[in-house]
Amino acid sequence: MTKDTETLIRLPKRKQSSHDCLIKNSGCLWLSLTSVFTIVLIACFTLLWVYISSGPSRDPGSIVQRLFFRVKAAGTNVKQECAITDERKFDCHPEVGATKSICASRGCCWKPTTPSASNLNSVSSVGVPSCFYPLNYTEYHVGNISRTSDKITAFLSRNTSSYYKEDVKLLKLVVTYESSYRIHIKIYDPLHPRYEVPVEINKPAKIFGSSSAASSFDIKITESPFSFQVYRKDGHVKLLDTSVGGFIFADQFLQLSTLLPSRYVYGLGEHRATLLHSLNWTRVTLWNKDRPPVEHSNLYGSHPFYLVMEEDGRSHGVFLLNSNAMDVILQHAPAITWRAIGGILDFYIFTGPSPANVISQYTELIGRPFMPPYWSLGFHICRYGYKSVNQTLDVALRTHAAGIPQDVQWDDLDYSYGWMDFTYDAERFGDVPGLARTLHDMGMHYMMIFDPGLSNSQPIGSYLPYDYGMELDLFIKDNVTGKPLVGKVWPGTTVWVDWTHPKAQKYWTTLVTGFHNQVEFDGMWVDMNEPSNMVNGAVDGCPKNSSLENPPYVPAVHGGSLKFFTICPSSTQYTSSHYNLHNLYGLMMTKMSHNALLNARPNQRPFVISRSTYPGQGRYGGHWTGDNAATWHDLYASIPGILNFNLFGIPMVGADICGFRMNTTEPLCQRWYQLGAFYTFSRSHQERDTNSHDPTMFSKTLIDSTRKAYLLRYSLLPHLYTLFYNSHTRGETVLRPLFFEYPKDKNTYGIDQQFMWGKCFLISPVLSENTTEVQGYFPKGSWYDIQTGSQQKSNGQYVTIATPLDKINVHLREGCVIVTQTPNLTTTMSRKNKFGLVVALLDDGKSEGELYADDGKSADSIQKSKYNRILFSASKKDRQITSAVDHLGYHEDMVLGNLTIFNIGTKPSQLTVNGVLCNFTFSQNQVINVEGLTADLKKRLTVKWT
Ligand code: MIG
Repeated sequence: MTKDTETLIRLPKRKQSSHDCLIKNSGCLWLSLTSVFTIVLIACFTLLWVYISSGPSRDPGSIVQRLFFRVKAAGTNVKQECAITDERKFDCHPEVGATKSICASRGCCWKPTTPSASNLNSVSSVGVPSCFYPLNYTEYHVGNISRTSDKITAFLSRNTSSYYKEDVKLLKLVVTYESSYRIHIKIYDPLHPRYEVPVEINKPAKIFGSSSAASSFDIKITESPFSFQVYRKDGHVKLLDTSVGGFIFADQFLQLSTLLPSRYVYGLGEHRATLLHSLNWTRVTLWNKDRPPVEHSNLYGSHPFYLVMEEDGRSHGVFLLNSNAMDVILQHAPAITWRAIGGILDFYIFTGPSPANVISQYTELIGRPFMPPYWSLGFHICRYGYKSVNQTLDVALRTHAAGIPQDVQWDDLDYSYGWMDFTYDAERFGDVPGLARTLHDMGMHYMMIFDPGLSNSQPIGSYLPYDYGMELDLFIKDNVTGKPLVGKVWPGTTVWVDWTHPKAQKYWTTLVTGFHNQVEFDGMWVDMNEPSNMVNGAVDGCPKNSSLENPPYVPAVHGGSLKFFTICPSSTQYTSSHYNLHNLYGLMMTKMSHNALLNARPNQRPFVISRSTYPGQGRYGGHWTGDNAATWHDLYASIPGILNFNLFGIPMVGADICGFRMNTTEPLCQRWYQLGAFYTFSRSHQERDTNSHDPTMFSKTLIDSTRKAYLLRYSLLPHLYTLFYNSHTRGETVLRPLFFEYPKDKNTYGIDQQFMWGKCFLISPVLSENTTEVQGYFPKGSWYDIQTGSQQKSNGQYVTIATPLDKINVHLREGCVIVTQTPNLTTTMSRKNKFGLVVALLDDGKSEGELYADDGKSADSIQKSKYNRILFSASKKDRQITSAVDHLGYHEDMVLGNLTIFNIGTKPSQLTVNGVLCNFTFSQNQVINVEGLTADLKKRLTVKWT
């Protein structure tokens, strides 16, 4: 393997032969002027340097500015406007090695910062650029604007050259008002079609009134130089303003900067950082890569999408539909710069106005999240390093023996023969078919891992996945030889499935179904699909002279080159180069696995968990956050991680509980199981050589606290499942940041140590060692500890909550009605139990809630209306709770067995359920508890008290 530090970035070689200047265009004139200017500049800087070194107290900034103005005043034609405050400087030389002469040759302003920011290529904070664009730098000018009620089209042209090769000198701009809340801005080459991202985008239904008149936006186009501004009609907030930076559209360098209306920026991933981005010259690099999640590095997935909270609590989102490697820079202006190395500029803007609306509008475009099978909401246990099928089974047995609920047992590569997909090791895992059956008999489910790199070194006729792939000719090809590109993964040398090949689905479905006929696994874990490679590029290296291998600008990818830990970007896929398609590899594998499962398990909901993701992933599968470590920092980092994926439309997400890498410790693992019990995807997993950390490996204290946390989770699953239904049908987030529910409360904007389940639950975990307290923020209102009913009143403030080792803080928000179910060791069993109703009464007004229920597994439940939806309403003043069956299509028994009411006030004298008097208990906390009910939830419910 190559060292992490390998740097392959080279300075772009810019041809500056005299040849260039035989062509009589203003670009050449510009070039010669800038050379003159460079000389003047060098002279000035020498003077300046002498001046500065002569007096330490002088302010060099103002001197530079004065010198510049002197240059201007001296009558040169250079129209530079360099008097720009630091936070508004946009980097004109993002590559390593900026010098003032190169900077001048780009027509940009030079003012060195220390350390010279443009040279800090290995960290994410790029700093104030030394070389920055003068004002009005952009060289495109608008012609031929035409407007209709729902479209604006225009041509943009430049007759100069930028400093990147192959400028697209004529561009077309198309602005479409796709709905009242969505605008589409596309900038592309009208003459030579370029690569566009082949993901399914839901075009707008012909929404009546999707015209500029009905839109909540206004767009203003400035013609010379070209820029555009997008405003909210109401209030005139400027959401986007591209009149800054340098707009460049060259073959391998597309750049656009926009001012933002506030400093509250979220999204842009996959990236490890605080939830609220720092705008301190933050660089987010997008290029899917297999690397343990650490700060300042491109990770497994790419999501060029951000959400901004505006100053007045409204929100909008911006999605750049581009799959090429890119850097995204955030700076204090506040501003963002997109810098992609291919494709086109294809923006979608969503006006919210609530953050929840923004995500719903985003997933309307890229696809709503899949409806998960009910069992997938249970607890999952996995590890790398089980030595036999018996060891795997033993984990499930001992977990259940300890009374800890567990629904899913996983196997990693251990099951396979020689680390090869679609095989199992006869000696150690010979009875893997029996394992799957045993787990099913226990009411559990079984997950197996699949990698996209397939061994190419087995004797012909012995390994179908390779032979069949060769027959269909669907492996990714070396661009020079036209033969399958060969790299290296676990099974030795490997080739990779090209998911864009027209026969890829058929191929994968055949293999998955064939293997499923042997082992009845219930879902697929797809790993290494960045794709990950153990050699850089290919075993024989990558072509040397390819512009795809050595683009003029390489985003700040980890390892310094695009091929680092993956396959050659120049390799060929059916529809385009890997350079273009790389970031889609995991998404496509997930989609094909989802479809293959539907074939292997007809009408059963597929469940796929993928490491690599791209927008649209949510409709086919979920994600885990990769190879985290057993540290307290990783425990915390999991929260912004999972919240981000909810913003990306992938609500089924979790981090490896107790940490994948390193031996965990009991104190850490104890708190991690408590937090992990509130991930949507709740899985314990760990690396091969680490000490087993499934719960029963620890002391009774940990086992007890873990059991307690998971029993609580399992009792809340009907509610969690309802949240998933709302996510699937309406694009709501499942886990969400506090500000989604309290967008007017700026205190919530930076909170990422707590999170919510839907709108009703606030989770406040312990995230540090030796602590039995949490400082949690409670938005204004009353909150009820779900386990005790004790009330926490808040004016919007931090509160210290006692959190002994056996406790995770879960608070129910006032005004919520939620449905619970008596837990059991699996969801197969708990689904047969009675339901409960928990009501947090408002002092004034209606409390409300809903329940979605179906058989938990059929793929067509919603489509065929085989589900129930029940709405609840409660009022303290009217002293009653009622339900209404909104939809009835699932006919299994649903019995309400108990009822809990928080904040009832004084003790009632009597309480009836459907007209029948009931015994109840009343506690000091003003909590009513009714047990032993047998009310049919599928009928209207009436609870009254006096
Ligand atoms: O190179 O399949 O992130 O969860 O256990 C490591 C073995 C390959 C990486 C995954 C991890 C999994 C491991 N895989």
